[in-house]
Amino acid sequence: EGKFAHEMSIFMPYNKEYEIRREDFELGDDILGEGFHGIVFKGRYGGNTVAVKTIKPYAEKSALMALLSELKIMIYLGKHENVVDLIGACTESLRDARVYVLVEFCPSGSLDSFLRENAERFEGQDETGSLSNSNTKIDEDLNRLDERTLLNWARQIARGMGYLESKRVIHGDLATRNVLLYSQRHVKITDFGLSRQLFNFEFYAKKSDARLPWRWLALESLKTMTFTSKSDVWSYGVTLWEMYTFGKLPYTCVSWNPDFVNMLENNHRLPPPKYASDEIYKIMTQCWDEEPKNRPSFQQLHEIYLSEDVPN
Ligand code: ACK
Repeated sequence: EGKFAHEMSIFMPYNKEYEIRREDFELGDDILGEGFHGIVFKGRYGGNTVAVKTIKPYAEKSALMALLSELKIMIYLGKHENVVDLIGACTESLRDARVYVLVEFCPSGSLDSFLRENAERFEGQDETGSLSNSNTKIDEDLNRLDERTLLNWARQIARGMGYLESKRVIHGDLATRNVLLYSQRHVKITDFGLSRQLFNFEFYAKKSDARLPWRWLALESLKTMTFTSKSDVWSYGVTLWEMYTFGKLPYTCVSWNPDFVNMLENNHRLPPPKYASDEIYKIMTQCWDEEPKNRPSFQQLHEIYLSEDVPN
């Protein structure tokens, strides 16, 4: 069940309505980002700036399969406020292993870079009163604004993931690096398989530890390579932790080793971030419940746990 979406995407239809001719869009020189096999360029299409995903010239065939899988998943998903919009794709050179996937451009980049670049701005507020639980009157509005910003992002990510959950799509790589800022108040989930595909997971895990997002993975994913919406919920908890630490690397001082799984099995978890309220940290720990059934669903996270009037 866990591998459903990514495996089935091979058999999903490609809707030719999405086809864009190569001469109809431009690739800029700007590289927005790159992964192991994939690369994202800034481009122009129909008078708009777009992000164009493609694979590197000598990438493995699996990378092309992953990009096609991502394209089909995006077509299947359709539009949602908190999911990056597919604009179209150019598959005319598929035989030469060239595929371009055009998605909307998110001007403020990914949430992880944003958090790191603005950490001081957030943390600087500690001097006038901590981000949460502050009784200080000075700068209270500013503090509130930023608490609200984090909470607002958390809610929007849960809402986008709730949409995936309702469509039975497993993201498999939820992390702040895969959340884009459409504006500072509007985040969208991205990356449905450019960097890796779930059914080749073991292969990647063995080949290079760097390719395995083990810091974000649920205990059962690390143990048995099973992925469900509930393992995405675990990753959501880690994503929250990244947000409230302003982009710290989870388990900073730990490098990949088999004891990591034992550590999680012995109930070791990420510590409470300095700026997270007890309520928010409690949500994180519920996402990291050893038993997937006991973790909240994204729908619950969005509608109950992070509803307007709960924590702050
Ligand atoms: O923080 P960044 O500059 O923003 O680094 C990442 C990088 O590519 C790897 O994902 C950027 N990126 C990816 N997709 C988009 C997009 N649709 N709009 C803007 N930037 C993007 C991202």
